[in-house]
Amino acid sequence: MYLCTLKNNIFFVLICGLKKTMKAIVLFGAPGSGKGTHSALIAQEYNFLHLSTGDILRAEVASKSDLGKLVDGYISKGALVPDELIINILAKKIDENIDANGIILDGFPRTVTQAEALDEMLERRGKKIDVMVDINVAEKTLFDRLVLRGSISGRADDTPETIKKRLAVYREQTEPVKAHYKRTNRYFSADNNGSVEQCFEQIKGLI
Ligand code: B4P
Repeated sequence: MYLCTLKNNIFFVLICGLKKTMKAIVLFGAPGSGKGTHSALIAQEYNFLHLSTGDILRAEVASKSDLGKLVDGYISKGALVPDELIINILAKKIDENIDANGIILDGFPRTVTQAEALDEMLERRGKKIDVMVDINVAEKTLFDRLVLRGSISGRADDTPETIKKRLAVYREQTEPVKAHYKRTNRYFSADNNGSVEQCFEQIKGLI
């Protein structure tokens, strides 16, 4: 009887320990830097869950819900959606996938407020962000890649005017998020000016 209880307790402690080892990665970078491209590759290589706030918001817009109409008003102008809105959406997604092997956050956090909210949200759930990977690409290349993507996909926010606005919003509101991760020794950078394969090799080395 005693041995059985002891075994159950050890099993419980092991399971809790394993759950705590879930990897959580932030993929960071300017619009068009390749966050979506590399998140998909990491998800496939390591069997991690890929949560893209851009994809989640676009699905909401496509559903034509009231929330979608509200979101569309921001995205189509190249602005960020309000922090409170996206933080609540992300918390719900994390709760739905709390037992995942690993999570890649693609496009979140995009403001310092979101970064602080994310740390608090994960801490309450006994988790943390292990690493931020900052994907670097020259501004001119970013612009060209997004214009090209727009011409293929027809994405409403990939027009030259909106791209310029998104890059400006990135410099003003999103770039300061790097300091939050540098301060806590979780910041790493990767270069995506060359091929996707070259950049992915760097990212695998970091993970
Ligand atoms: P996102 O969907 O996150 O879009 P993104 O930043 O434009 O793209 P990403 O960096 O993923 O680039 P990709 O891999 O596709 O956001 C869209 C909008 O949603 C935001 O503007 C905002 O309004 C809203 N939003 C999202 N998250 C939010 C948040 N947390 N808070 C508030 N608002 C939020 O790559 C781009 C192109 O480059 C692709 O065509 C790809 O094929 C190509 N490419 C990538 N790497 C390459 C390489 N090495 N060589 C050649 N081409 C390459």
